[in-house]
Amino acid sequence: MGHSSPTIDAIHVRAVRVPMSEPHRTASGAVAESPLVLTDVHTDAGVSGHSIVFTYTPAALKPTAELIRNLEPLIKGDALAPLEVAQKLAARFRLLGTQGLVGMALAAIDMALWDALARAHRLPLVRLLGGTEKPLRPYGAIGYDGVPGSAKTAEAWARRGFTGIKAKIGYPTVQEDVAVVRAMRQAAGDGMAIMVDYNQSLSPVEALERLRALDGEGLAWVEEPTLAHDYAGHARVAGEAATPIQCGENWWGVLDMQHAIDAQASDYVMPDVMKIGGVTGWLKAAALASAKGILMSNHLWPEVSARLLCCTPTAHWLEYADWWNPILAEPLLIENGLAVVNDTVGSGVAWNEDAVARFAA
Ligand code: SMN
Ligand code: MG
Repeated sequence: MGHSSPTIDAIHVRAVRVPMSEPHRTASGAVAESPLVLTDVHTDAGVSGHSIVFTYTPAALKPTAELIRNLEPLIKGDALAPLEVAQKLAARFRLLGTQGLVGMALAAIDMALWDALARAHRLPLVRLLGGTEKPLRPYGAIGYDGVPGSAKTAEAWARRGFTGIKAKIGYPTVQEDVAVVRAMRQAAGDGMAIMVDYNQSLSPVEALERLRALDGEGLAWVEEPTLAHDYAGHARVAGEAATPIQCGENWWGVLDMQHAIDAQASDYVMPDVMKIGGVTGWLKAAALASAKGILMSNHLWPEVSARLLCCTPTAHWLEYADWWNPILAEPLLIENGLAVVNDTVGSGVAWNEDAVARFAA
């Protein structure tokens, strides 16, 4: 391809509601289905890029899809240059702000543009970014399912060869939290890394009390014990707890991450590729984590995040979820308990069009 870059021609947006085999319960509410907005950015070179944004609730699905559609006139005719487009759109939305649905819409465009750019160069995203594909350690998700349910799912992940699991906790008493952790340890064996996730459900004082009881359980991390943007609250917990604190899925853009690091709010980081600002936001976050020597994991989006973790100097764990596999042409491959990143061109996102039609919102 010569120096003349392809240009952005059109944005095609579809909303789907992918059913889940069972709701994923957390201490802060359940996710009973996956409302997703699927974006295709078409270029004048006949190359298209694809992305997924997750709206958590069907209430946000149509507004997010409409917002992404409304971005087309702002970027139609622009060069296929994700960094430039990200700068332009951030400046355009300075007054409104790029948190919330706006941030999600900008990330949808950014992820699709990077996918298109990789495809235009006939490269896997990992190679476009200068990395190489490498296997990653995935951890499996366990919902707020009580002792029997959590133990059963823990055993299922162990049978699949996983070496990490993460359970949603924040039960009415800390005794129940500890009972779930011990039941999972019993079911999955001593070699299994066990993380827990409070999904912001505790006050800092409650979190300190609960961490005192959990600190002896050998947990790999305790995630979002208190409100995601209460950096001082998280810092107080992280400063006193023996167990590493994990945070990041709710940081809107890399400035939130900078503020959290400045406050020493967590020991590890796990940006969400949508909320952190797409691939462009992830690259900034990876540079920040690397400069500070902080281990960095992902939140959901296993296909794109696996490629990005291959280009992340302080890559830690891969959060694995198969919730969106039905609408994907090539879900991330898990083999012998490892996430195998192949050299498919692009970011790993392409549609199973029959399923997209079946689950159209
Ligand atoms: C989570 C919560 C809600 C939906 C998806 C995932 C969770 C996680 O916080 O870390 O996976
Ligand atoms: Mg979480």
